[in-house]
Amino acid sequence: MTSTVSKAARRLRSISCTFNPSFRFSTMSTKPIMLYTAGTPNGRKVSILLEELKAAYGLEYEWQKIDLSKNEQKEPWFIALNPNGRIPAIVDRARDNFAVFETGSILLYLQQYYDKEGRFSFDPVKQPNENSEVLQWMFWTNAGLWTSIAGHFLNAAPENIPYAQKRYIDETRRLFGVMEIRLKDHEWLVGDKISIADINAYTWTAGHKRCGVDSIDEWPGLKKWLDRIAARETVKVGSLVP
Ligand SMILES: N[C@@H](CCC(=O)N[C@@H](CS)C(=O)NCC(=O)O)C(=O)O
Repeated sequence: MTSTVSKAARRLRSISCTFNPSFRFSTMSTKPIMLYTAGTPNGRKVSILLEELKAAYGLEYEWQKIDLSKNEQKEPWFIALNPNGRIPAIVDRARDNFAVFETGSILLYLQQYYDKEGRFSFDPVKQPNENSEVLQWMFWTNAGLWTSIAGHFLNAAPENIPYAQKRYIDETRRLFGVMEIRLKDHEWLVGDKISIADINAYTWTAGHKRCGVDSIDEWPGLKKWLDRIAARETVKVGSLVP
């Protein structure tokens, strides 16, 4: 246990993470991907996929922490990258500093350009059904996996609003039930391997305790899926960013 965590921490320290405003638009680095992020489920979806791509293909990336408490994500230089003013965003230095925002779009972009062997995705021509299922689960997750709303009303709202807490805990439990329908007899959301659909849904599901669902024993397929993903070294390292 200790050795796994320290191995992950050692690998993490090898990634550049110094916050330096003059570095924001730096194109001097040879690492293709620059990730602007914070330690949240949305940010970690991307750092987890980047760690997977690093392990699979040697893709190098750097990350820079955006301090949400100082509203750095609303500063003009960041709005130029992401008009939505939220983390995460990436800049692809290898493609003329092309910027991408929205987690679903970022995962799909990284898959398109950096998952050449389809290790985390399915070929739209040769495996059209699996490819469609990846998109189905990704759209479902990004449009509907609102565990964060339960977390907001439980941990961050300035008022105690029992109606809102119950409504979104109930919804979180319903959504876990939807995942269980698929995961009770499947190892992964799509096909026979971990894909960007799993990575996209994982971080929001892994934080279930903060969202008012202490135990997930009643969804055994979901529980095993979470454990399977959490056990990956890449996921351990990606979950420590920043
Ligand atoms: N739909 C966006 C959501 C991004 C998002 O909500 N990011 C949060 C952190 S998890 C954020 O930046 N919050 C700060 C803010 O709203 O200003 C995505 O999938 O990328």
